[in-house]
Amino acid sequence: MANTSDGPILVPILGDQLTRDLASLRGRTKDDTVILMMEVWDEATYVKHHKQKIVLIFSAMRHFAEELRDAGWTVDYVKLDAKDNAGSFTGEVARAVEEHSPRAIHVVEPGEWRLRQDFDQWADKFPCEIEILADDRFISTQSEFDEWAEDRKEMRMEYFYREMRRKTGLLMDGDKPEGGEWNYDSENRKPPKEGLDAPERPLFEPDAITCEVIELVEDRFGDHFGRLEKFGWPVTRDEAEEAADAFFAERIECFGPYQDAMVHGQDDLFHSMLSTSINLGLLDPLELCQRAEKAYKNGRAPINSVEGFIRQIIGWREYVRRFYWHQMPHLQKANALNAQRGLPEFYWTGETDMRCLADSIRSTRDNAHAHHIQRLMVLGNFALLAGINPREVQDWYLVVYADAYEWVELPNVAAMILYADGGKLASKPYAASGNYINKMSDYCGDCRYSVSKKTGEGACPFNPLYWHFMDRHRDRLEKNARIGRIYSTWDRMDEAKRQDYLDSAEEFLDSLTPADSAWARN
Ligand code: FAD
Ligand code: DLZ
Ligand code: SF4
Repeated sequence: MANTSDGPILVPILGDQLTRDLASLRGRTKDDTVILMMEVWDEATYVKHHKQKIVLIFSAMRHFAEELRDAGWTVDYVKLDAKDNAGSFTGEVARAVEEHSPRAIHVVEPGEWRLRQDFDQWADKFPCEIEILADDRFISTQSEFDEWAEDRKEMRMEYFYREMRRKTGLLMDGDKPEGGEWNYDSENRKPPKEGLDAPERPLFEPDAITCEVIELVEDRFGDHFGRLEKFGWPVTRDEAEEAADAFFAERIECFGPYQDAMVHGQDDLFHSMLSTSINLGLLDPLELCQRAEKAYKNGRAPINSVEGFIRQIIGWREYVRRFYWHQMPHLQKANALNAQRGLPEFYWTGETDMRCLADSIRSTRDNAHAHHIQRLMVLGNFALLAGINPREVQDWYLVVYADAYEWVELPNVAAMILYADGGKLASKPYAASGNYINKMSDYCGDCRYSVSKKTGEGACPFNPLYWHFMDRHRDRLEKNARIGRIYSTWDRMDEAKRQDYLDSAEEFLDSLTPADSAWARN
């Protein structure tokens, strides 16, 4: 539409764009800009997010608006409870266009595909110019990834990661990787030793702003999943910096070796616990990687820890961001393994005798967080083996984690844990029996099930489920060079044993109660 105004530039800033270094603010003058921040029903309810996730986002938004105002910016901030709240980004932008008559809207692209579809309509809806800017808080660009992915049947993160190492110069010795290897993962699989105890991360006492939001969330979203009692996420840049300082001072040294370890009741271990702050925009991912590299150079952390941390960020995080946009919208519907079972109720209640699952769900409920290996090899592995429908698993992960946005959740769920993309991301399904969990955790000792028992009453359910999964996907997986050899073990078992596995798995699957879908969506 034609530009009919000589008003200011309207700059909408979304809940996960909380940095003054945002592309839409760069170069702008304060007296010619109105920043628009919106708490809207559509975003708060398109899935029924964990209560802590809504508190985190609203509180961080309110603190950021205050920071901007203190720095002299004009901020039009719409609270969820405002009487004239239009309920959606597009509705609120329409109201703001009426009120401020901007000559243009400059907005940084949203992280989610569904929102991009809406924003692309703005040019027809509003009487001013619309500029949708690339989100350059990422290290890679979409065109870089698309070019790299072109003609590749399989898009392995490892090779993309090497490109990112070269691009950033992180852990590079000329054109060679520091220490001679690109990846030190083989040193990062230490099982938890007896008494493994990590320093506690800082938890941040809710201030007046956060307390107000907690009240709002209890009042308006009381039926959403999760507890608020332990809320302690950083909601400002200063708090996020303090959380990062604590990680680099106390935990990075052991981050690598114990990256895949799980200990009952220890929810953070040596993980950075920084994903919520990075995704909100409170911390800069490249700066964190540079700090990690410095820790290695100063001799304060070993290469396997530092390389592992950097790979999670400039490797996995960058890769899934780009993979998401490369694969949308079909990734959302992908179901290569034709998994159709409903999500079990215990994902919401935590009521299961499987101790590994119960502990991972407890942490999810109490903290809106579970660490990577719980998400992948406990909760994800179960969903894969049990053949849970990808849409239901996606909704669950999007709801329950405070760091969950579709661009990062969906590739991890659909492609990494469920193999629903048919193997574009992962070279094989991450399927494992109880053995893996037993090796990497202290869960099994006190579990009602016996990890060493393979079938029948009291056997660890992961054991028969593993073979049930392998058997039902034989046609596809037998050809896979990384997993296909397992079928010779299966074939060597006698017929009765194989049947026993299949019957045990069936019996277990039949015993599962499907969840009420109202947990995830209104
Ligand atoms: P650390 O272990 O300290 O890792 C450092 C950082 O690396 C993280 O903060 C994160 O920014 C990044 N990172 C690590 N692994 C990944 C990954 N696989 N993809 C993207 N970034 C990664 N992460 C999210 O931020 N949001 C999600 O919605 C999300 N959903 C996931 C779903 C599944 C099924 C799985 C297997 C993983 C998911 N992850 C997600 C990735 C990872 O589990 C979390 O980033 C991590 O647990 C956050 O805790 P941390 O900050 O202590 O991470
Ligand atoms: C997740 C979320 C929620 C719960 N609420 C809001 C909101 O009210 N206002 C807002 O600007 N952003 C919110 N978000 C985050 C958006 O959904 C986010 O910008 C997209 O998920 C894009 O990644
Ligand atoms: Fe989990 Fe099986 Fe170990 Fe129980 S025995 S904790 S169900 S892996």
